[in-house]
Amino acid sequence: MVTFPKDFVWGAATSGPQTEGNFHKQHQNVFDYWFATEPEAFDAGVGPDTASNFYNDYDADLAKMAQAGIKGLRTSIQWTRLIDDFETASLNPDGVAFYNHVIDSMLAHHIKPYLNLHHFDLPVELYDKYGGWESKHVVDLFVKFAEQCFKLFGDRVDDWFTFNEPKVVVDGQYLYGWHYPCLKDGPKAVQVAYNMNLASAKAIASFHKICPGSTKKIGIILNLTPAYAATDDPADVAAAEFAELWSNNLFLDPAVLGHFPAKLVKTLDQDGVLWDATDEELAIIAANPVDYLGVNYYHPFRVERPDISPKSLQPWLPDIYFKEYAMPGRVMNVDRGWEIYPQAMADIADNIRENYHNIPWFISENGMGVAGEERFMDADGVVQDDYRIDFMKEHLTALAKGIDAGSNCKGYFVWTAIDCWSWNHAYHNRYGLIRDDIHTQEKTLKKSAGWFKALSETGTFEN
Ligand code: BGP
Repeated sequence: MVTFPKDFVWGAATSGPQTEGNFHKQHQNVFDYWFATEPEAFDAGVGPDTASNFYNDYDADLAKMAQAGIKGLRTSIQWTRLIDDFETASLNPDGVAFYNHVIDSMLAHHIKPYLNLHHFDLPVELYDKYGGWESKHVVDLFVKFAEQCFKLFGDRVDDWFTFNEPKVVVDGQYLYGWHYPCLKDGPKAVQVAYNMNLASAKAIASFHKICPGSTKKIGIILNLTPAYAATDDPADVAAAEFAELWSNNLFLDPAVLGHFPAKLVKTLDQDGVLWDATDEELAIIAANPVDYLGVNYYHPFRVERPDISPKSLQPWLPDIYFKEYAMPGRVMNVDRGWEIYPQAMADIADNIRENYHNIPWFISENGMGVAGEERFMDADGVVQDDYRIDFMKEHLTALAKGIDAGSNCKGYFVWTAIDCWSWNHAYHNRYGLIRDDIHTQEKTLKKSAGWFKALSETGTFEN
């Protein structure tokens, strides 16, 4: 029997751009623009236009989530829906009304809102005009947007996050070309990482002014991918150490400790790619740590020494220091191409407890994406997703070990409540406790929803 603390939050995570659909949205974010100009970049040519139709179905969807035992919902406000003019942060009345309705409906269904302000969805206009996150002007525009959210919804919403996975923005949009604008520019990516840290700290400073009080909290959501060295060889160990700095500490340290890791700063400086920062900005970062952390965990990062020499890669990329290692025998989620390694949950818990003041934190995403779930439907049309239940059990068992050792983890938000549109993979992998038939928009609880409900009611499960 695995048991969790009484006040542990059992929730689900999602995001505005992946669920709402673009109904009545005035502006395009980078994904909307990318889909409009290059639909073939998306699985089966499916874009975010309808997504899970949450814009129209939110009340019924939230009722279904409550049936699945979901007691907290982490979703995001779309900058491109709420704001009319990005320079002044003037409001779009339809966007204001929509998010007010959603928050009121969550509360009516006894689902606690956890609102995030940015989930990969930069307005494309701000990329075209300023290069997006490489610009400090965009940092200030984001803070204006954040301030509007705090003023509009801070009366009913206690829990906030500034960013979801800023490292994926750095990697996906600026470094490795996975997401629009598909850049492959190391030095720009370094500046983007710095600017997003700064934007988070500035938004946190505003939050505490606009929403004072001990019940109001704000954090950042980081995808922590613990880096494990392939062997004990010092070259592999050094590679894993740099991967940890670059992949995790780059955001974790400023967010919690108020400063960047000295070793990383030194390396970037020696390589001539260190960000442009002022003393005043660094003081803002130092003075505005997060109240808590959200941690998204899906897979570990196996690392070995790089097989390219630092001099051979010009212009600069962090890949001169490490390389991903395909460990023989690792257990894979084949559909998603990610290793399944539950033990990392306990390792993350220990790391936060030992090195980050045992700050309160949540698992803000964890889940299993599977393709073609129709094959697991029973005669009544219910997806028998025992694999998803097993995945959650294994990860929660490891998390419980970390909590028993004293880690301050406050909740688990499964990714996700209802199958949703997922960036360029669109609907290929389904993660929901609730199935969305994208042709009829019919939403049906899967077997895992019943299991999750029992878990959220009792705080325990048999493993
Ligand atoms: C996280 C994102 C989510 C979601 C999830 C699943 O990185 O925060 O938005 O997409 O991953 O990943 P994917 O949809 O790529 O399978």
